[in-house]
Amino acid sequence: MKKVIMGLAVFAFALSASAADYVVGFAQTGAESMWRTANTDSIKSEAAKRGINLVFSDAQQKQENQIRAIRSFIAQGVDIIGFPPIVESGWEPVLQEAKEAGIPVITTDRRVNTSDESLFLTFLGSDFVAEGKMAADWLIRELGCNVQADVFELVGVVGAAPSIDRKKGFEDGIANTPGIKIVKSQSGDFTRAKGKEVMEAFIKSPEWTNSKQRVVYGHNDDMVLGAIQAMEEAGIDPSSEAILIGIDGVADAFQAIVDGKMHCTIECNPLLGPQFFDLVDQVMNGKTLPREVFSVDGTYDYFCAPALLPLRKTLY
Ligand code: GYE
Repeated sequence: MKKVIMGLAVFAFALSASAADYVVGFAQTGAESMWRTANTDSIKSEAAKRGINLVFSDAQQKQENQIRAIRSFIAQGVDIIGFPPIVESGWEPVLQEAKEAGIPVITTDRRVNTSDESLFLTFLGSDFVAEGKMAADWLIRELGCNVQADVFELVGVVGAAPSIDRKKGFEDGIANTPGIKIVKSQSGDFTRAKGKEVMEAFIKSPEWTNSKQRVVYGHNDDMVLGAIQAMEEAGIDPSSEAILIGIDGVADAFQAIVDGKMHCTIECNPLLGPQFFDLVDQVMNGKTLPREVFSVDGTYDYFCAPALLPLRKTLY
């Protein structure tokens, strides 16, 4: 095992570290969505491809489990830790413990909110505010001159970076279009089952019944796919009775768009394995990392989803 301190190579042998020499601890959030499963596959398969010794743990969507996993990585003396913080806050104590043990940390996909920037090396992932804004921009284009709409928002895990930022980006995007209003907003925990449950309540509300133009905006595709199930079970036709927008760009969302049940998805690339282990390699070889590394996302709707579906199925 080799030790480096926060981006600086402190021992000469660290300069020539090769993948087989170090141990990487990865504390995953859970298996809550198709996005997450693809993300886990990407991390595991890239580690295997490079011959990296990966210690992997699944926190089942609970921050205390993720903290416990990180503590166990520290106790095992791994060389570097990667993790997508389930929620933004509450990480200082455990990150301080990692720092004191000289173990560098890379946050992937979700950010931590801390004023002490020395507690992690870099962030690798998407710009969630931009994704929320892309969803709003698409909606405004879709509505054309008919800019009156009631938005039913399916929020992700409360306190998680993608929930906070995708809400903010969407709200910023509709700020100059007063006819578009968020009339309901509730957490569906990023899961299909909870998205369905929340949607069941939305469609019983007077806001839904009285609306002339309904929009379902989900902070991820799985919740929107759950919402589609709820609508269909209630005899509501998703293709004509609402505009449905998700985020992630998973294959099931592409399929729902092709089937006319969903209208748009904003991409969020989960295949972070190659970039993550490139960064790990750089740290282990004493290179200084940029503070953040963004992946680039696209927008897919009913114009492009049919042509791209076969390829998407091979990706995630
Ligand atoms: O959008 C969602 C998942 O953090 C970007 O987490 C990720 C989000 C993703 O469960 O599907």
